[in-house]
Amino acid sequence: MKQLLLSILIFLPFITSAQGNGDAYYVALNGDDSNPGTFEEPWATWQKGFESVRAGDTLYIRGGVYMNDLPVMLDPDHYRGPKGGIGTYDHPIVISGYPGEWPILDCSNHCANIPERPYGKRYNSAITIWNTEYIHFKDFEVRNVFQCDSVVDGAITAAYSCNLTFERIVIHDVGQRGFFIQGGVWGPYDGRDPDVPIEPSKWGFGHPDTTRWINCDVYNLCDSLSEDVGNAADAWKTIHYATSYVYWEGCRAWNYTDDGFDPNCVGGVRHFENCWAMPGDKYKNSVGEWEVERNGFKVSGPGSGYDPDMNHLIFKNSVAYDCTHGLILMDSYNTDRTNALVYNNTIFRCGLGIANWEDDEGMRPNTHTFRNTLIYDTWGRNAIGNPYDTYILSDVPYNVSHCTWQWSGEEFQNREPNPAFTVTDDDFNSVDHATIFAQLTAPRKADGSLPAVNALALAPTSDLIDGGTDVGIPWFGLAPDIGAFEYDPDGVIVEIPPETNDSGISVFPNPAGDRAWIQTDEPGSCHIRLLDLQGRKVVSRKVNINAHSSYPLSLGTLKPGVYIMEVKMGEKCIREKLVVKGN
Ligand SMILES: [Ca+2]
Ligand SMILES: [Ca+2]
Ligand SMILES: [Ca+2]
Ligand SMILES: [Ca+2]
Repeated sequence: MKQLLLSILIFLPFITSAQGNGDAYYVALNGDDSNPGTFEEPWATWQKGFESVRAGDTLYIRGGVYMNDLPVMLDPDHYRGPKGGIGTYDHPIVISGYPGEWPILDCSNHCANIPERPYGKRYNSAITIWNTEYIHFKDFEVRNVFQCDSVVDGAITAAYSCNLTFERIVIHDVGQRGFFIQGGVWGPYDGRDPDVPIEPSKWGFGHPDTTRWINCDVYNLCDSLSEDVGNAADAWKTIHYATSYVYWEGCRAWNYTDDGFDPNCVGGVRHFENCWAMPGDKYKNSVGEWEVERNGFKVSGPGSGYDPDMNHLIFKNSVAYDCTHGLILMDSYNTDRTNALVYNNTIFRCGLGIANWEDDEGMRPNTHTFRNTLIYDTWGRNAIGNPYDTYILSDVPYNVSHCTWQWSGEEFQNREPNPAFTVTDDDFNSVDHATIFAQLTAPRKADGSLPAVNALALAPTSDLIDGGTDVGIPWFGLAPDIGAFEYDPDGVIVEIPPETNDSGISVFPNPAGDRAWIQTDEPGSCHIRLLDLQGRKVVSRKVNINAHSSYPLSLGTLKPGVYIMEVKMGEKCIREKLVVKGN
């Protein structure tokens, strides 16, 4: 239980913003829509719950499988009458699985119930969200959302909406897209006067539409009724606007025919942290033509929303495995560039590691930055059969260092290995396909974070360990490693040791800003460790401290949050929670 409480604290910023201060309502399998929606007398359908809650309310859905007949609609501006409400930053609407239970929305029956239209197509989704904002969806599963005809929609689809959060949502077995989300702040979606400037979201990214996915999984997708079979089944398809900040953290896509993550935009920022894409073998070769793009991350240029000073793509600690293209930067012109920051990623066994084509003629500005990124075992082989050929296909010069490849100086010839490293199978704990895929798609940890991966991680003898450069991401050892999985010489600590408090050692202040001070009553050597709440070591160092003087421990590069601070001096040990507030 203690472990669980600690885990929940990791999501403190999100949970804080998700507390509605309003009423709690309930949907349960034994409910009735004529009930008042209380815990004792819950509603029966997701539709009744979705359309009944208002700003500040929380709708809890009790565990079990809900066989649904029609898409659940959330649309406060619906022309046949409002369905649901609009949240605010201070009073969001929270729609969540009941804590400790797991509700599943099963849409197998939809196509039997969605009416034929004389000239129209039949759009199918599990949940359709229109004309609303500040809704926080949490802890539920959606499955069996198939095409009813050749139309492609999303299992969860949104338009004219913004500031949506999806946390620990699982979508699987879908005949179309998983998430299909279009930002909405370009228009008067909320009766908003279009002449009134749009306020930035208080979530801190400085953009009025901040759409977020935290720890979501989407898998098993193929649009088998499309005219171009399989060519639209993206786990994520998003379309956002210049004012948008679109954020993914800890999300996974696997077993799909088109793209894992396919964000289009007109300006704005697409930001990936710890996301994994692996198209898998499920639709490969079963019916040959169904295997279509199978890309990992396919990121459009920002189009008319281009800002030369903005990184339109931030791509960190992410994995593309066994994709046709690991990462595609779809820049078209000098004025349509992703200006990508690409840090600490592993792109493994893809047809092409990174693709960056442009239509413009001549030399272009050098606006992408690649650091600490590993591309290995691409399908292309060089003349002597080395499997590390074709790292990146690009016709522009770019800013690259501390990666497994280097800029060759020739257009379309950016496939030169970095002589600083020799990358072979021996650099990894395992390169076995089945092992890697099983680990990448394994169940998540109890707190919803990604499972531990050993196979793609660096072997202890790899020269890629400590081969990187500091880009502000926490690292172990002497320097950052190359790739998404930082090697920890002391191994991952699975069990967080209990708190203890010997006199004679103190840590202050707590909460701490960009540094904490460690003070001891006696002089001597101290071993200082800082763990995150998943038991991963963030800091480990031995220092000598004089009696009654203080050692400053820099915390400036850490994410704000709760950590475990441990200071050992001989037999004495202090171990306590340390809150890091950031700068
Ligand atoms: Ca496609
Ligand atoms: Ca696509
Ligand atoms: Ca090596
Ligand atoms: Ca390192």
